[in-house]
Amino acid sequence: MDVTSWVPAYVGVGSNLHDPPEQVRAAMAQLATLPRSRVMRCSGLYLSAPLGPVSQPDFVNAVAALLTQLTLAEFFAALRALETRLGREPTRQRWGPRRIDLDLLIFGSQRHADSQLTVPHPGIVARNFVLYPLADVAPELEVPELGRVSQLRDHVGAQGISRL
Ligand code: PH2
Ligand code: MG
Ligand code: MG
Repeated sequence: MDVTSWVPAYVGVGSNLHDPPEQVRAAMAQLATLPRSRVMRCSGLYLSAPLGPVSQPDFVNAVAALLTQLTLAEFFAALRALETRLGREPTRQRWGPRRIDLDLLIFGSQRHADSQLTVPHPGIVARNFVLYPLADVAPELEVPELGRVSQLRDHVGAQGISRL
């Protein structure tokens, strides 16, 4: 097998409905079923105050680190399909509450932007509920253009977030 074809991919997991810790654990387990992919590390679970204009329950957030042989488009499609399988509501309020959310944060060194997907995820630097769990699984990771995850985490601070 060509070892160079494995790309590191980081997935942000979030939930604030229907027993969020259980939703996040189920999502982490299901990520292991993605084709031509391996889950390498899972972060701890974090309770985090909702970001955004909508009044809603606190979120549980986590990050999984995978290696994959899928292309970016295949991996993204597989995440969308997995959200549906995990019972994601088809119509949701933007920024609103949800059973499960799988966000592709980083896909190797690839940069991509269209109406469906921007990679690296533009919210990484501003969101402690992404950076804390991401630093659990990849503290040394350099986010393209932005810097090292551990430094980004220390910079953003821990307001509103706690380890479950
Ligand atoms: N996701 C949102 C909106 N707000 N807040 C936190 N703390 N965590 C999230 O995952 C989150 C949010 C929409 O995806
Ligand atoms: Mg999402
Ligand atoms: Mg999200």
